[in-house]
Amino acid sequence: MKERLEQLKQEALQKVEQANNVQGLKDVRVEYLGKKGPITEVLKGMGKLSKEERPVIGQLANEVREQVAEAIESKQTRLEDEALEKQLEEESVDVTLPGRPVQVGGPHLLTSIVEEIEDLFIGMGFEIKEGPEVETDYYNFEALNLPKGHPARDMQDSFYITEELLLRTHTSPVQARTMNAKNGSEPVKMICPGKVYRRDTDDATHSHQFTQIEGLLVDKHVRMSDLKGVLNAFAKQMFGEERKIRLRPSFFPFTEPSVEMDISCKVCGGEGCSVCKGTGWIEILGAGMVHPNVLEMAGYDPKEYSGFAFGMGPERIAMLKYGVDDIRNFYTNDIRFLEQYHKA
Ligand code: 2U9
Repeated sequence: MKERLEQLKQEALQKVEQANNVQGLKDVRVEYLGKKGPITEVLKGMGKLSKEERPVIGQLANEVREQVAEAIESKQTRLEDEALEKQLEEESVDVTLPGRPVQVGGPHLLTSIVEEIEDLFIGMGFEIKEGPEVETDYYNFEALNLPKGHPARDMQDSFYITEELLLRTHTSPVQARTMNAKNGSEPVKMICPGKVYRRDTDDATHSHQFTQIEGLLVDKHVRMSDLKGVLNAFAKQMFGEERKIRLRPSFFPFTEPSVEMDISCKVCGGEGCSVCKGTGWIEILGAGMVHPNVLEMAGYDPKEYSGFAFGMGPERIAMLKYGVDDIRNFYTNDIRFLEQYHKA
């Protein structure tokens, strides 16, 4: 019996040594110290021993049991320490290492320009209105003094969806809808930013989809000088106090009289250079007094009410402000282009 116990002890201690994980140790514990284990078997066989042998074997069996249990305990602690060490090693963060640069995104250049312009007009008391990009022929053209067959319609080649539905070619229909909703008796003071669509061949200065910001103010006794005042305030805040503006006669079917507004060229200060094609002036937007037909179709009595309107292209303003030479850069989402204008 003694040899048996000694042999079991060596066997168990060897298996403890070989165990390389906690589960393995558990198995050894169950196998040797478990209820059905060989040491337990020996103890169960105590009955067959002589009364001299019983205490000796009993004590030896308990010693073997403790030694195996002790060996399992210390091996388990060692394995757990090694596992923790390894985990700490793997998870240790070398705080001296530089952090991984987190790419922070930002507003698209066009978005920041549109928001900049919106803020300027909000500051002058204009509210922002939005409207459907799929528009009716009535609101996109008729209501803006562009009856069916009007030649000016061709200037705005359109993506028609049905006879009566098209992708809007400007944001003016939103102003027409807003006026219509005011049953000809309330003032209107709004700007409308948004995407517009023209069946154009994309090139460096034209895109089939681009952005517009238009504005409208309708009330009693609104005059051209009010328009000039608002445009002047806008230009100075957007392009700098030192910039001069000038209004040139122009024509739009939905405004009469119509003007185009230029600002003095930033590059040559008005002397004339390649940027301003020697004129010293850069065209920024179009505007005018709302055409009486447009007021009437929206339910306003042109004898009582008058108004002014304007329209600009944010892409053009961004190209001027940031020297962008190709409008398509705004839509191709090339990160190399976009990140140049990324305001942190
Ligand atoms: C209503 C009445 C009048 C909006 C206007 C312009 C002049 C204009 C151009 C700017 C850049 C188009 O994208 S662009 O080429 N727009 O010059 N827009 S007046 O006039 C309106 C609008 C709505 C009810």
